[in-house]
Amino acid sequence: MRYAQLVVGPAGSGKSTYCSTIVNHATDTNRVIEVVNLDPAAEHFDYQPLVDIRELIHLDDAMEDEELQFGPNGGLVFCLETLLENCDWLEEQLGDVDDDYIVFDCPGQIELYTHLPVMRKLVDALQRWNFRICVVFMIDSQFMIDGAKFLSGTMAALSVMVNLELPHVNVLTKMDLLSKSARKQLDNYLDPDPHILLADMRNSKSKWHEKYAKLTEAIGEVIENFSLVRFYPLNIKEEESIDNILLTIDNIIQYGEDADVKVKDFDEPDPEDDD
Ligand SMILES: Nc1nc2c(ncn2[C@@H]2O[C@H](COP(=O)(O)OP(=O)(O)OP(=O)(O)O)[C@@H](O)[C@H]2O)c(=O)[nH]1
Ligand SMILES: [Mg+2]
Repeated sequence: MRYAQLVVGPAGSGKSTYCSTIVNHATDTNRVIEVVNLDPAAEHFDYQPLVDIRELIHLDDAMEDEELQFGPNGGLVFCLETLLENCDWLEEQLGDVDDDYIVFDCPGQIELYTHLPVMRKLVDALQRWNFRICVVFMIDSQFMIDGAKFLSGTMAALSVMVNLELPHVNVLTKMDLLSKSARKQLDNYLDPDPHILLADMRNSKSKWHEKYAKLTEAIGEVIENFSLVRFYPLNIKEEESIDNILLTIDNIIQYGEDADVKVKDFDEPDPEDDD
């Protein structure tokens, strides 16, 4: 089995920073985690990628081509479709290493994850190559500190879950930037309690809420009844916080379980030894 995290989320939410944080954390704890850059427009990141989509196609190739003449957004989709058409290239670059662990740093265009088919097709390819995958959806905690924003972030997370149909973890990034009062406000939502959320929306007295109170309420109930969405806070300045996220994801993709079983077998006393 091979293991993968698909790191997705809106522009600037902290995906690339998360990838380098995870790689450094792994190195410190004697693990090997590799990063694959899938962002054809990336200009800078703090890790050495195992594979870099820009070696196959760069966003500029799509935008500067006389015939294609793509803008930045269409160009990005075109680059990922090109990657899909060249799946053999990706497969070869990834190699065939049993038990490897790779985080995929994806572009910050939310449509790729909420409704376009290209990422889902990429996931199919990774699964064919034996990867067990967890989607890690990054969202900036600063955009989650009031009821309306939280609800909208939750809906975005849900769209990604529905479109990619994979085990899924939502991570609230940049926790180190929150003020104490914002952190307190956010704590109310971390295990989303629709009642707190609804009270908050009611207090906001927004025109939207007056008109659509029932809709908000219904969404809140769906979230609660199905335990659909949960958010994990990440403070990259605290080792424990990074460790918690990694452990959660490792459990989801069952990383290390085979190894555990082997150790247990080995340690098990042989009853015949007693004779
Ligand atoms: N303080 C703080 N800054 C962060 C954190 N994560 C990201 N940033 C900053 O936020 C900005 C965007 O971070 P990136 O990691 O490039 O975000 P991204 O999601 O990869 O962005 P795109 O690939 O452009 O969509 C950079 O200036 C980062 O330094 C964090 O946890 N704490
Ligand atoms: Mg990035």
